[in-house]
Amino acid sequence: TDKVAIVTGASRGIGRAIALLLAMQGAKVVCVARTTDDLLDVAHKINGLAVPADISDEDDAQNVVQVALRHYGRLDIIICNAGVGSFNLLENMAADEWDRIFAVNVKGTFLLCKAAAPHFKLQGYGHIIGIASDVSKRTFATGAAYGASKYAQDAVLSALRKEMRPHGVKVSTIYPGLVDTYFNDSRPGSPEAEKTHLRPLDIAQAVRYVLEAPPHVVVDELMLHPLSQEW
Ligand code: NJP
Repeated sequence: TDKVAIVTGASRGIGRAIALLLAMQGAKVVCVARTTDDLLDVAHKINGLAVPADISDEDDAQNVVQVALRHYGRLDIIICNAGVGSFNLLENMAADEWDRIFAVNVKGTFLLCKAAAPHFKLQGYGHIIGIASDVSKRTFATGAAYGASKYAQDAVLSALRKEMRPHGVKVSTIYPGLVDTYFNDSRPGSPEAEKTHLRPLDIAQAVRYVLEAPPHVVVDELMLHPLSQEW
């Protein structure tokens, strides 16, 4: 395809796997994250475009969309994947940690969608894919802040789905269980995680499935877990 996709959080973990798979399928990928070195590495590998940005900043989010349009002359897909999490008993959760999690997971998703929506509406097509979480639909101890942010992100995408549908624009939400990434300061690749976690490529393949739906079909929601995960 000659499709152009923006992937946030493309420097590591799930976003990186999505960027690599989309590029392998012929898409032109605009790679977004804050850390320039990691980002350049991915963009170089796939002959894509690296746009360093903090997705929780409105000017940055607008700029990402503008740069994609200027550089490639079109925009087909945005993947709202960038996200952060940390886990603590509610009474021990610092208020600014709460704010940081919401800034990236909720506001970041909102801001990139806001930047792309007018363009998608005008052209009458486009696909917005959000990487949410299985904890968008359940709660657990120490997960108040992260879980609340993922419920909220899910609500943003669900409301947007209803706004965009009449304009021919698809909004899909993917809800992964445990994935072996750098999330919450983890180190991927341990033999233990191989047994208990999904791999980033599993999520990238879910993205591919969602994108390959025929024009008259939208995959609204897709949840996937490692078989070993009780949830
Ligand atoms: O995490 P990680 P994942 N602006 O840490 C970037 C969800 N999820 O791949 O900015 C722009 O390996 C960051 O780059 P940098 C999760 O909630 C995960 O696991 O340089 N980019 C990096 O590229 C999240 O929504 C699991 O620090 C920002 C990337 O985001 C998504 O999956 C389970 C940014 C994070 O890579 C990807 O997370 C689940 C900002 N402000 C849902 N802040 C799981 N791993 O188990 C961060 O249910 N990034």
